Parts: sequence; structure tokens; C-alpha cells
Amino acid sequence: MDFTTKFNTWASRVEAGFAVHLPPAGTRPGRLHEAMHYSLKAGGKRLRPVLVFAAAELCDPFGRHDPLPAAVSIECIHTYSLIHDDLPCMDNDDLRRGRPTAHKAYDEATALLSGDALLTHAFYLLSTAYGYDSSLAAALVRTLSQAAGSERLIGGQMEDLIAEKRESVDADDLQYIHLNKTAAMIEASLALGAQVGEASPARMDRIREAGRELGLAFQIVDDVLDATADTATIGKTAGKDAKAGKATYVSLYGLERARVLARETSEAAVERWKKVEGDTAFLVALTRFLTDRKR
Ligand code: GRG
Repeated sequence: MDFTTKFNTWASRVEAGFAVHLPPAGTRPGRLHEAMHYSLKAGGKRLRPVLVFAAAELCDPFGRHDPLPAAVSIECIHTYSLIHDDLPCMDNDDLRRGRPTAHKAYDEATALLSGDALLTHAFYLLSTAYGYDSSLAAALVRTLSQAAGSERLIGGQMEDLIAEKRESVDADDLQYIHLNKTAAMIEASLALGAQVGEASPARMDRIREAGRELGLAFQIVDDVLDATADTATIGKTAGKDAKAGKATYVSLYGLERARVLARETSEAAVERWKKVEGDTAFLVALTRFLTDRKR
């Protein structure tokens, strides 16, 4: 199967999985469940679920455990983080994934609660879907909760908000923000897939290292796109980082240097993939695809 077909197959699988692994939109309270599905189905790239499938297949081509619940759970956490990030008390954005943000389509309280519900559901799903193997379920919950917690995703978001109010931000601060706000969830997607595929500890370490580098490259490209692409293409308000005084690779290093750093970091990730045992061709192609993406 070629790269695009494989990516689209996994992305479609996770989208179909929302109907199986979440309470339906009509579940009482209808407004809450409808808002959860509204944001989930808004049509993101589905990068993180695809990473779960790819790592699971890499580590266990025979598929002893189904990666789908893990893939749905990481997309729940990612979507919650986007809903909350768009709220007026954070980035205050009107557009996400090409549609009105959750608090614009509903209201702030509904958006907040739908994010809370997606966050909570992710762990319910992992613990029930893999409950037949309690050590696997516990390992998955540990990986995801650590990546989404106060020292990683939420910590990165906190420092990002603090940096907006500061006079200057240095390379260390920027690295902290991006490693935690962005790379943590990308690394965790791969780690979840590798756990589903019963990877050895050594293989897991190498996969995580590649994920960390891929996550950084992804964020540098995101910074470049925010500075150069138009709103219609990226499906969120372009040029927001500069307006908000955000710490980005473009604000710290300038556009041209940021472009070079994106390519170098992406190639560093490719080198890491080559050190991982097994057929990493899809992950190498994905790394390069993400560097050249337009949205
Ligand atoms: C509110 C705890 C909390 C965290 C928010 C996700 C996030 C942290 C902030 C969103 C802003 C931002 C630039 C985050 C960096 C990660 C990132 C680029 C997210 C967007 O991921 P994509 O491009 O989104 O994969 P889609 O919509 O395609 O799924």
C-alpha cells in the first residue's frame, strides 16, 4: 500500500471509531455530546491516531491488540486541548479546522465541558477497551496521562501563555514550550502504538526519541505556516502568533532560519527512524510529508 493510501485508511478508521468508542451525539445531555462530536468530527489531519497505528504495526505486524481504542483516545485528548486552547481565556480564536471554534458554535461553558468530557473519556476508553489485559491498560493510561499532564502538555501550554506576557524568550524557553506543548503528544502517540504492539523497552526508547524529534520538527513547520500561509489553507487564523507576541521559531530565529531548522530537525528524525528495528519506511515518509505540508 502506498503512503497516502495507508495514511487515509488509518485516518478513516479512527473517524469510524468515534461512532463505536464514544457515547453517541444523541446521548443525554444532548448538547454536551453533540459538542464533543462537533469538535472531533471537524476534520483534523488525524496525525496522532495515524502514529498510533503506524507504531503498532511496526512493532507487531500481526496485531495481537487492536490499536483503534488507543488511536481514538489520543484524538480525544488532542481535540480537548484544541477546544480549550481556543477559549477566550487562552488563545481566543474563532476558527479551528476550518469551522467556528466550539465556544463560537455553542457557548463557552459547553465548550469547556465538552473538552473536559473528551479528556476524561480518553482514560475511560483505555481502561475499558484494554481491560482484558490489566498491565497493558495500566501502561497505556500511564503513558497518556503523563504526556497530557502538568509537566508536559499542560505545562507547555502554561509556559506558552506566560511567555506571551514576557519581554523576551530564549531558546531554552522555546524548547521547553514546544517539547511539551507539541512533541509530548506526538511522542505519546507513538509510545501508545508501541505499547499496543508490545515493543521491547529498547525499541520503545528509540521510538520515543524519533517521536520527540518529529514533534519538534512538526512545531517548527507549524510556526512557519502560521507566519506564511493563509487562513483558508490552514483552517485556523493565520498570523496569530506574531499578533499575540507568541514565542515561536520564527520570532526567535527569523523565517529563513526557521525553515532551515525545520528541515534539519526533520532529517534528524529520519536518522532516528533508521535506528529503530523493523520497517520504518512509512514513518520516514510521514516525517518528510509533515515537513512539506501546507496546512
Ligand atoms: C489547553 C492543555 C491545553 C493545551 C493546548 C494543542 C495546544 C495546547 C495548543 C494549540 C496551539 C498549538 C499551535 C499547539 C501546538 C500543537 C499543534 C500544532 C496543534 C495542532 O495540531 P494539528 O495541526 O491539528 O495536528 P489538527 O486540527 O490537524 O488535528
